[in-house]
Order: sequence, then structure tokens, then C-alpha cells
Amino acid sequence: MARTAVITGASSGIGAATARALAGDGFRVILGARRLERLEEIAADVGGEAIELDVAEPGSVEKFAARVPSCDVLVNNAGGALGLGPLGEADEDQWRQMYEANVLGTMRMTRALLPQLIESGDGHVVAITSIAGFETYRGGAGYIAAKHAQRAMLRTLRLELLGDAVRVTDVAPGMVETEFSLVRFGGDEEAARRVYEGMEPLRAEDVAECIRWAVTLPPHVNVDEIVVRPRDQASATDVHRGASRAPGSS
Ligand code: NJP
Repeated sequence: MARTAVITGASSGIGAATARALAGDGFRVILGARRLERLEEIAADVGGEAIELDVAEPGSVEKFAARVPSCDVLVNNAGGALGLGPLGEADEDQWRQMYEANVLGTMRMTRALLPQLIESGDGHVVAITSIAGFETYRGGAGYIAAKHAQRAMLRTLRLELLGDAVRVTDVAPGMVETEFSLVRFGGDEEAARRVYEGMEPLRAEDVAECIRWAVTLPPHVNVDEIVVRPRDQASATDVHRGASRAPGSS
């Protein structure tokens, strides 16, 4: 029987690419996000199921989980950043929303589906965190705090599930060209475009492939963490823009 993967935030970017990758690998995929129309299009494409989900709303998570009788893999991908400004001008509403989606959302989904994941006999909790979960950069405090918290939560979960047949994997990407920057800059396409100018970012499919690899390894293999960045990015703030050095040049 096909294994079931639940993917949150599957209406775009990394989540949509993960839905395609896992469905392509024979998983039955159940997709969650707020934009149901887009979700339904992707689900139809991959032969999966679309269920409306707002991970920031406890009631929405409960309703979603009630429609998922069995689950082998949970990919906590829903989340993102809002704004890029100094802490001295922090917008409480944006901070709250980032915490709700990235931190509490991951907790709620994991808590709701943990019985099914344990019952699976080969469960797997994956979360898409970020290099912002262990690095910092100016202007990113709200997102950075949320991603640090999300990573700490996963490491704790790994300890708590020791002895259960459930794996825990943290996938921490660097720059990936998705709708991430468009959302961060409130729909400003020019600001979003500048983020990736002159460098080659990861594509959503690159991160999806990391997830597919981790969840299809034999059950005794737990990939604790994957840090994946573009070749052009050595840290959150060290980004190479322009052509790569030619072989032999210094
Ligand atoms: O971004 P985007 P990514 N409830 O904006 C959903 C992390 N990351 O694929 O609800 C349910 O294309 C939203 O769906 P909708 C990042 O922090 C990225 O890059 O319909 N769903 C959409 O499907 C995030 O955790 C980069 O609006 C909610 C999806 O989330 C993950 O990768 C770097 C939701 C976001 O898709 C995927 O982001 C990095 C909610 N309350 C980490 N709120 C990067 N792209 O550079 C949002 O280090 N969604």
C-alpha cells in the first residue's frame, strides 16, 4: 500500500515541489495551505488530495487532521518571513504571524498527527527551517527568532521520540527562489527580484529532492539535519554575485 505524506504550505514553492517529488516516488500526498484553488490545481496535477489549512489557526489544524486517518510522513513546510527591518522598528503583528506559522504551526501539525505517525510503524517528521535557524543577519530578527525556535523544537522532538519508530529531519535551506521574498516584501516584485540578482539561487525542486532523499532512505537511517545552499551563498550575508572565477585564476 502507498505511504501517505502530508505536506503543509503546498500551494507554492518548496511545498508544491515536494508534493510533486513525493507523488512521483509513489507516495499518496495530502496537501494543505490557505489558498485552496492553487492547492487543488497542484493536487490534481499529482493525483493527491487538497485540504484547506491555516496552521496559524488551531481549529483549522484540528479539522485538517480529522481528515487524515493515516500518515507516514509529515512535511512541516508552511511558513516564511514578513518584513526586513531593524528590531528598533519591529512590527508586532508581523512577528506574531511569523511565530504563529513557523513555530506554533509546526507544533500544532506535529501534535495533531503524531498518533498517526507513531501508528505508521515508520513515521517521519520533516520541517523546513532555514539557515536563519542558526545564523543571524541585520533586519531579520523576527524571522530568525522564529526559525531558531523551530529548530530547537525539532531537536527536542528528536529526543522525545527516541524509542518510537518515528524519524525527525530538519531541512535548512539558504536562498531558494520561490514566492518567499515576494511575501516578505509585501508583494513588491522589484524588491523580491533584487534578492536573487546576479547569483544563482536554489530552485524549489532542489530542496524537494533533499526531502525526497531523506524520507526514502531505509527506516533505520535518520538524517538529523540537511543544510543546503546555493554554491553562490556561503552564509546568510556572504553571497557571490556575477560570474564564477575561471579555472586557474586567483
Ligand atoms: O515560500 P513560498 P517557500 N497556513 O512563499 C504557506 C522556508 N525557507 O516555498 O497558505 C498554511 O513560495 C503558503 O501557502 P498559502 C520558509 O520559511 C525558504 O520558499 O496558500 N500555509 C505557501 O504554500 C518556509 O517555511 C527560503 O499562502 C501557510 C508556503 O507556505 C518554507 O521554506 C529560505 C501559512 C510558502 O511558500 C517554504 O517557503 C529558507 C499558514 N498560516 C527557508 N503561511 C527561501 N525561499 O529562500 C504560509 O531558509 N503558508
